[in-house]
Amino acid sequence: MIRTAATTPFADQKPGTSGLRKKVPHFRQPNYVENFIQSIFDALDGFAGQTLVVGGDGRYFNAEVVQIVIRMAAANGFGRVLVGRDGLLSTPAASNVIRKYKAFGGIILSASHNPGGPTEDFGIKYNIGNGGPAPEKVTDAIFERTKAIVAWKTVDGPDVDLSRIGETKVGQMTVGIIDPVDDYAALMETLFDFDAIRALFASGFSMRFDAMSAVTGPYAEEILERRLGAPAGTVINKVPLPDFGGHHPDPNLVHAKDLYDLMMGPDAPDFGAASDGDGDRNLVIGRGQFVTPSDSLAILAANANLAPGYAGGLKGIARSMPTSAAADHVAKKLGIGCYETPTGWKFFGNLLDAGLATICGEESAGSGSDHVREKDGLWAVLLWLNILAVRRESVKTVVEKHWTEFGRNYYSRHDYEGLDATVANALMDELRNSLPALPDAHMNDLFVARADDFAYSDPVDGSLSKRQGVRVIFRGGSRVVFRLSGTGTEGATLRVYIERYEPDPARHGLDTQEALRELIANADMIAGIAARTGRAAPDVIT
Ligand code: G16
Repeated sequence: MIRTAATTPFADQKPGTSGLRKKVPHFRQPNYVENFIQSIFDALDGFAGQTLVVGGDGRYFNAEVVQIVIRMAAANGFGRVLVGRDGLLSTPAASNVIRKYKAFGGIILSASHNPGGPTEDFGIKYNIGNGGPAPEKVTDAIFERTKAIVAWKTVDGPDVDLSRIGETKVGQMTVGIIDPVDDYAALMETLFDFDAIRALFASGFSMRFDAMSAVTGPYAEEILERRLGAPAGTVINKVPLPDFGGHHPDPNLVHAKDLYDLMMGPDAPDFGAASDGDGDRNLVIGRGQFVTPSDSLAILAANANLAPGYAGGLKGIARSMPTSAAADHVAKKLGIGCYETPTGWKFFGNLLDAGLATICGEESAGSGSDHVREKDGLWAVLLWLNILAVRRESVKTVVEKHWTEFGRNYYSRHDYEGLDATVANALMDELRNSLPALPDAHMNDLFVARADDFAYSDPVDGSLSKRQGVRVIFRGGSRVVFRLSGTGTEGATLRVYIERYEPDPARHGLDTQEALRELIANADMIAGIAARTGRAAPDVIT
């Protein structure tokens, strides 16, 4: 029996960089989840009788929202819902399931790398039939609907047992509970040389994978330990927990510090990696060698042909604007297209669908390819392993040889978290106002060549996205970029991205912060960060 419940709109349901992210108590307000889910359905056309994929990263509130989505999907006329067992699906696995089973779309429950728990973060994101995050025209339509919604629909009935693989019915709709790992692991076997990686592990190659008590644990255990023969214990923190064990499941140098310390210490294994809450980000560290996400993208692209799935070469490489230009040097050498998009994986979807790009990546610890339409943490780790299995060189050697061949893009991101939103917005407004006066300005021995607010015109559908980050580019190509994060749930986070290109191998051994010192000072001078925010230093440096 379909039940219609009256409701009134919430004013704050605008999806951000990656869906709607709020604190759990905020989501728990009566009608809040239902309004947003109904608004998604109302903004879509033509799904009657079709399949919807549902899953999340297992964080607190995941299971309850899965049940809400199932009931509402039944009431709204979907023919089938596919759910990962226990409501789990990593974000890249969900993307794969949507594609493989030709679903109409999917709802992914995650707040990514943000902490989980009764007072922590939760998120809801809609992905379209290509498996990728909904593009802006869809998220805009969803937002418009949230402002006008008057009712939502559901069916009443008992919860579905999410722990049992198999099919059941909710109203007229079929609910299929599937193994969350199987389809994904099978896809990875088609892309990478599992025999070569098995031989690498058999030769004594050692690795630590930190799943950060998040969703990647079961995937990493199955693929690395069971299928590739890495010793038991290679994957740590492998049980997904609703609160991620009280940690931030963010694979960066702050929140994955234990892994970093291990990799820099005397007992380091050959290779270290970590993934985030929903499994789409990755951190890669060799023994004594941290690899920045921007460098990782470039190195993966330059060596992708060593993996069977990419042996035919790449069609193009895409990166988000704040990501370093390291990958551009690779694209140039390979003679393939190179695309610069705004921050947000959703901007890669058209390029991948149109066959313009094969590999994409972002400075925010994300890389992926056209195998799905999300970034994919374990994919990046497996491509690294495939490369190491073929080259039989250390990560450090691979990185250093890459810099020698292509030059080194010194790169760092400085985050100022939990700022007062008014202060942060005023800083960005002032920065935008100052842009016309910046060209030719002289600061710390550097001259500004140009300064703008990045706008992107999608080469496939022509859509224009404005105000995507302020860039100040100095003569010689060094640059600083400023933007506000679109994924936080409290106050505002200012991100400052700093980059300097160094072609001379004799100067590749500098400490990154030291190599960027003048640029860091210039960034503060340009934006008045310390004066406006009262912060003497960033909260997180990656
Ligand atoms: C999301 C997006 C990424 C983006 C990142 C950071 O990642 O999918 O494309 O780079 O947020 O965004 P921001 O700088 O606006 O915080 P995730 O892993 O949080 O879904």
